[in-house]
Amino acid sequence: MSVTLYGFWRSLAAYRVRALLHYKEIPFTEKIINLLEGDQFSQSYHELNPQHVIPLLEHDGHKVTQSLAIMEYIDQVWPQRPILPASASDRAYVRSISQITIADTHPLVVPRIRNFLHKTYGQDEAGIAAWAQHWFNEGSVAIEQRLKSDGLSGQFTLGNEISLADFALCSHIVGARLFGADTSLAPTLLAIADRCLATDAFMLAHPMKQPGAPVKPA
Ligand SMILES: N[C@@H](CCC(=O)N[C@@H](CS)C(=O)NCC(=O)O)C(=O)O
Repeated sequence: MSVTLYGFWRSLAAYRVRALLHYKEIPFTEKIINLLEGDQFSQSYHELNPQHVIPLLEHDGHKVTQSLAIMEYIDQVWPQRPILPASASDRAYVRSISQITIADTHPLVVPRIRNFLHKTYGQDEAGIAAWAQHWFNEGSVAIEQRLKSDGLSGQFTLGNEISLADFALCSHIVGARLFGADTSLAPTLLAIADRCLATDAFMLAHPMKQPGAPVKPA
């Protein structure tokens, strides 16, 4: 059964999913939905995902959207190298810390929000960059506090094994860097993300290594 990821180099949500596909060594093809050119609004993509966002995973006649749901789908269909821990409390922990970026930070910096700020409130490039940096910094501080107060992290977010949370948190740091946010606010988080980025899966999937990415970050 073939696996198709609808993604784009710059998409942090697609990055989480792409890194997981590489981590589990699942063969897949990626179809590019160029968010800068508005491909997400095309009729053909509308028929796939009327929310007009990526990523979307096609597999075995199923179309799965939302990066968290896609990652859990992948983990259940391909159980090698599981990313969800066994105990209910550990599962709640990795899901909860993942949501700080997936649900609370990342949605504030996606293209439709930045475009809205520009079109409706006349924000210029600098104003939009400052907006994005603000929300990345808030997210970084919140995650750092959780990592410190929960006391469950080790080499990675939960102990010394890569889990669902590492795909989420690494995408947060990659995004923070792309947008020029202050990653020094979160040294524990940064160290975890850099350990992820030193592995083949996270490296291969990195936004700047995808077709269409500029030689230097925009
Ligand atoms: N919560 C969604 C986020 C989906 C999302 O907003 N994706 C962005 C790219 S990272 C997108 O397609 N944006 C299109 C737009 O804002 O117009 C997920 O985690 O999959």
